[in-house]
Amino acid sequence: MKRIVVLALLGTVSAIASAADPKQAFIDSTFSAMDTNADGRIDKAEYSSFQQMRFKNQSRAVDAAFKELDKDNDGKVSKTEATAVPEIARYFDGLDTDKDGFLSLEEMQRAMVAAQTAETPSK
Ligand SMILES: [Ca+2]
Ligand SMILES: [Ca+2]
Repeated sequence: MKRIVVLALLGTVSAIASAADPKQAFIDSTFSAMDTNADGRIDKAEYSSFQQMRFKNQSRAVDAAFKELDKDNDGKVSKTEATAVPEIARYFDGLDTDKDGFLSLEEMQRAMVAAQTAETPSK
């Protein structure tokens, strides 16, 4: 169960590398999730609250993944702790942005936001 949360997080992180290719089913379900008054249009308020909710949910998923990895509860994830999830271990150096050899919750949260905003379309 918790492993699924971690893998979901990693899906987000690795989305940086393998951007787009969105599938129609995902598009449809995302659209109806955003279109809260079901009028077939998404206004700015609906879009905004959807994205806020998305960030909040993912932030919570990162929290849960972090607590799961931080076995000794010292508030940071060491490389040894990260080996519990090979996928995290693989991304460890990239996630450790201040290069102190540990992942802080902030570093993991930042990676989540970076993964999300990396897909922001530019004109
Ligand atoms: Ca720790
Ligand atoms: Ca660090």
